[in-house]
This record gives sequence, C-alpha cells and structure tokens, in this order.
Amino acid sequence: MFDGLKDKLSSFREDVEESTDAEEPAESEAEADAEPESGTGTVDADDPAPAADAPDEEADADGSAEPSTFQRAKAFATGRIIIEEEDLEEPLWDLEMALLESDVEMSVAERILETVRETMLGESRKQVETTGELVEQALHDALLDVIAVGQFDFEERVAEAEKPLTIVFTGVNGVGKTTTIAKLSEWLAERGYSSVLANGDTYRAGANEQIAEHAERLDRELISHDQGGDPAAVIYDGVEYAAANDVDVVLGDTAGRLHTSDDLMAQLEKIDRVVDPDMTLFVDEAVAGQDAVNRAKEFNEAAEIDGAVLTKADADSSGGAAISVAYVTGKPILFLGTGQGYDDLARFDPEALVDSLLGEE
Ligand SMILES: Nc1nc2c(ncn2[C@@H]2O[C@H](COP(=O)(O)OP(=O)(O)OP(=O)(O)O)[C@@H](O)[C@H]2O)c(=O)[nH]1
Ligand SMILES: [Mg+2]
Repeated sequence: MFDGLKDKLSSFREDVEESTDAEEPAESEAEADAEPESGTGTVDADDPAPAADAPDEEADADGSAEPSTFQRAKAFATGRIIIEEEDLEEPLWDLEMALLESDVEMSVAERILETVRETMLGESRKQVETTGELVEQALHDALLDVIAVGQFDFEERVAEAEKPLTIVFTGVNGVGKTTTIAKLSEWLAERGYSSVLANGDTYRAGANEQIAEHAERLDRELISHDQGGDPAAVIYDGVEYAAANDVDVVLGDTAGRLHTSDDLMAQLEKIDRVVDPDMTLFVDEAVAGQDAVNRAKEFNEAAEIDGAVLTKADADSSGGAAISVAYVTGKPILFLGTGQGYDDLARFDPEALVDSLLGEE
C-alpha cells in the first residue's frame, strides 16, 4: 500500500541530508581560517574555537535572522542544526513534484510544503539532533496535519448514538459501496453491534440480487423493494425494521451516481429529508487518486458527507487520495478497504499511515 509515495518521501529525506552535508566543507574552511593553529579544520565539540564566538555575538547584536557561518559551525559543534532556506529550495521543489505525481491535491501539497518549511526553519530545529531527525519530524507533522483533519472516534460514536443509528453510503458507480456495507456489517458484528442492510439502490438491475448474496452469507436481514422503487422508502423501512427488532445500525446502500446527475442527487436529498440519516459516508476508490479527491469535494458540496471510505487501498501505490480527501473536504476518512474479503476493512488511522509512509521499508 502507498509504496510509490513512500519511496518519494524517503528521497526527500536523502536530498535534504545531502544538501546540508554538502555545506560542511565550506564551514570547515571558514573555521580553519579563523583558527589557523587548529590545523585540522574540523569542528571540535569539546573545545569550541574562541574566534568563533566573536562574530557569533556580533550577528546576535545585529538581530540578523540569517545564521552566520560561525553560528552554523557552532550549531554543528553543539549537535544542533541550522538549515537555511536555500538548503531546502531544491529538495522542497522535488518534494512538491513528487506529491503532485502521487496525486496529492495541489492545495494539500502546498500545505505540506509550508509545514515542512516552517518546521525546518523554525524554532523546533533546536530540539533535534540530526538533519535526518529534523526532516522526519517535519514530514511527520506536515502529513499528519492534513491527513488527520476532522477525525473522530467512529466506534465511540456508534456506542453513544441513540439506536438505531442510520448510515447511508454514497458515491459513483463501482467504487465498492455495497461491498463496504457488507464489510462494515461484519466490523460492527465483531464489536457487538447488530445491523440490517437496506438496499436503496433501486436503480441498477441486479442490485437486489448482489446485496442479497452478501446478506445471506453474513446472515443479515435485508430490506429491499422492487427495482424502480423509491430509495428513501426502502431506507425508511430499514429504520422501522431496526427500531421494531432492536437492531443497532441501519446500513443504507444507494445507486452509484455522478454529482452532476440531478435526478439521482435529488434522491439523496429526499433520503436526507425522509430518513434524516445519522451519517452519510462517501465511498470512493483510493486508486482513483485525484478523481476521487475531486469527487469527494463535489459530493460534499452537493449532499453533505460526514466522512469517507477509501476502497481498493490494497491496489493503490500513490496514496494521493488518502492524503488529500480529509483536507479538501474537511471530513475525515474513516475506513480503508484493503481487499475483497469481508475482513478487509481497516479503521483509518492517520498516525499509523504517517508512520508507515515514513517507515524504513
Ligand atoms: N481489491 C479490492 N476490491 C474491492 C474493494 N472494495 C470493493 N472491491 C471490489 O470492487 C468491485 C465493485 O464493488 P461494489 O461493492 O459492487 O461497488 P458499488 O460501489 O456498490 O457499485 P455500484 O453499485 O455498481 O455503483 C467488486 O468487485 C468488489 O469486490 C477493496 O477494498 N479492495
Ligand atoms: Mg452497489
């Protein structure tokens, strides 16, 4: 998962380390000039060259923001790092290209760069020991900042909700809505919550048969009407059934649609009016990259969503959608689909994703 992006992030780390390392000989030279007796030209942590202190203080007195060569040398000597804007210019440019190539949305890529730049040039640079550590921390903060937008504890929400809790799934054709419903029904059962499936996809021929197969395999009740029926009425019946039978959660499927198909979008509005679902989850496939990001935004504008599910993450190397959807919509990614089996649904964990993106292998 997301291997392509992982590689690109790791080359950013190498680039920054290289571009800062490349400056060390220059500092050694300056140091050697200032302190000819030292001979070696290296910075000695135990015995800071006295000559280095004078210009250092001068620079401080000036209030100059630009670290002098001596400050930099001293910083190296004391195990601190001072990185200048120009050290970052090229690696940041490469990072931006890498993010965009990985289908990270433009505003998200810009936000990431801004956070990386701020972290690396800002105060926090004093708290880390090596360039590698600093880059790691900057990337970690920058990625988490965009990925974790809007996160809430889904399980707690289910636990605390008045029952039945109704969740409606929307999205374009073929992205995995029906499969996700079956998986989530299983995920809920593993945590002690019962659920009923309601097939609001009265549009596509064969939709009833497809979801009936899942219901049968999972031994769940399915509420469905004939093809051409009113989706709002089906989901409403699902809620009635759940209320009458003490079922915890209603999982309402809908037909795949484009945000531009007015008739079908009007159906979603009707579901909102008639059923007033507790949550509307937008489903899209991680592999769709930038398209998935755009659709999430468009759906959220046309029929507000509470969160997103990204399917087919098992087949996605770019990671662009997983990084961008929450920041662009302001709504969290709640689950990742990671395969075709009923168990292949994972709670989306921003920290874990960032750690895996920055992981060694
Ligand atoms: N590899 C992989 N395949 C998935 C995942 N989720 C769904 N699929 C597959 O995607 C295909 C479409 O899934 P559906 O659940 O029918 O999609 P849908 O959004 O309900 O489709 P429509 O009802 O036609 O709009 C199926 O073959 C699923 O097995 C996933 O996380 N990983
Ligand atoms: Mg479906």
